[in-house]
Amino acid sequence: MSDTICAVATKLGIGAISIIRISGDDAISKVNQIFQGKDLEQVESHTIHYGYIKKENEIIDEVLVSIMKAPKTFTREDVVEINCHGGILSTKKVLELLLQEGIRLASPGEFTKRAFLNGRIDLTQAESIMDLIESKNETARRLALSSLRGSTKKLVTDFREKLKQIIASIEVNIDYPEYHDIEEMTVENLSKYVKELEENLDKIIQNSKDKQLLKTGIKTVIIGRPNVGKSSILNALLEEEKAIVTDIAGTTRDVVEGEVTLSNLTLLMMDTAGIRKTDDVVEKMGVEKSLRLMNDAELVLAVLDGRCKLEEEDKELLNQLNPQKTILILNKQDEPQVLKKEDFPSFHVVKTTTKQENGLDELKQEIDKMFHQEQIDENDDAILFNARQVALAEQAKTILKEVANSISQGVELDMISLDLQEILNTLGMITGDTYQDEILDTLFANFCVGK
Ligand SMILES: Nc1nc2c(ncn2[C@@H]2O[C@H](COP(=O)(O)OP(=O)(O)OP(=O)(O)O)[C@@H](O)[C@H]2O)c(=O)[nH]1
Ligand SMILES: [Mg+2]
Repeated sequence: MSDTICAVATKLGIGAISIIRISGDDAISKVNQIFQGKDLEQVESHTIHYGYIKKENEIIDEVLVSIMKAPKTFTREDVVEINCHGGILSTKKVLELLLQEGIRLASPGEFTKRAFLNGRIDLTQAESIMDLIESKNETARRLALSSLRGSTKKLVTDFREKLKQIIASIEVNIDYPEYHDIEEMTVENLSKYVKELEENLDKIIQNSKDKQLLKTGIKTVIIGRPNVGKSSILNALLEEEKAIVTDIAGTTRDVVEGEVTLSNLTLLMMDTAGIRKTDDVVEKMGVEKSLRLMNDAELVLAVLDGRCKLEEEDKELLNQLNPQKTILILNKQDEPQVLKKEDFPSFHVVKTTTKQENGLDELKQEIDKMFHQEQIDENDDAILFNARQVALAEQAKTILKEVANSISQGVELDMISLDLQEILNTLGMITGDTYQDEILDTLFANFCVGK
């Protein structure tokens, strides 16, 4: 038995159609009370019906009503969807009528929460729904869809199955030590299995972190000596005059941020104060901040003025850069050049003229190549999808390390089995096989209403 809930599933505003979703035991009978048309309690499941929503004798809206009977619905309960005319007033009036019928307004994510509690989807699939809605680029969308279709669930379930088998073997060894036809859990065997699990989990975590970067956005820092054109590059990528550009060295003093969406990736851009030795207190703080951000960045765009030979500041900066995560930009190509691509054999190098917006496509392609290459294999899209899932996996990894230690120290099998059980539970929280109510509440509170 579940109470019946309703919410507007589409964005409330001016639009062609608004959809109001209702789920629960009384969904069909209550909507039937305010519907003029066929008797909705008599119609087949998964059918759509034309008619009117009415309050006593007043027609409120002309609608299409979809009837979906449990269990083949999103929530596994009876679900009704009313397609009414878009526009805030009509939608609100229909919603008010439903509330007057005694249907409760759903809290954020409550439909999805019911889908989870009724066993239609697991927690990873529930989370991926929001990610699909919010995906900012093609990679994010693809990964969310893969997770929604169950790839994350399978990844975790398969791992837990392996773990369960090991626990079962230990239990059998403890309970029936006299049996000869079962594999003996020697220290060697157990160490080998635990090591395999550790490697497997490590790979999952690493792959997930790499791909999550593509999903959430890559922290990208533009760095270089003053006046080389850093802010001009930011503005060109953002296609707006976000940062102030002047020919005065030291124009940017604090970080200017912006988000750039390439087809496959999102860059969380930060333009920084030009690096130089300075006595100006404010500028000095800016420079220190630039260097901190550079170390923390996942992608560094290091800008040089192609017209000038390297200055001391450039050289110092080049020494601090990690070529693996850096693209070197030789800017101001519209004027005679001193620096050549060949001067920097260990770096990815791109030439730009921000004044004429030249070289920006090459820059975007280079970034795409740098991050997109290894993850072209779409079969490998099974990842832990968000920080919550990775944190739980990390927690499991820590216990697994302790288990490996315990084994080498000759700790009793039943103690080891308990620790392995704890790992099983921790990983079960990713899929929701084991969960706590408060965690569910927090998780679904981040959803939109109507989802
Ligand atoms: N010729 C030429 N000038 C450019 C180009 N890009 C930028 N500039 C000029 O270089 C000067 C400095 O540009 P900014 O973008 O402010 O440089 P910055 O690196 O952000 O400088 P700071 O904020 O002081 O560190 C401005 O006068 C720009 O117009 C280019 O491609 N060619
Ligand atoms: Mg600047």
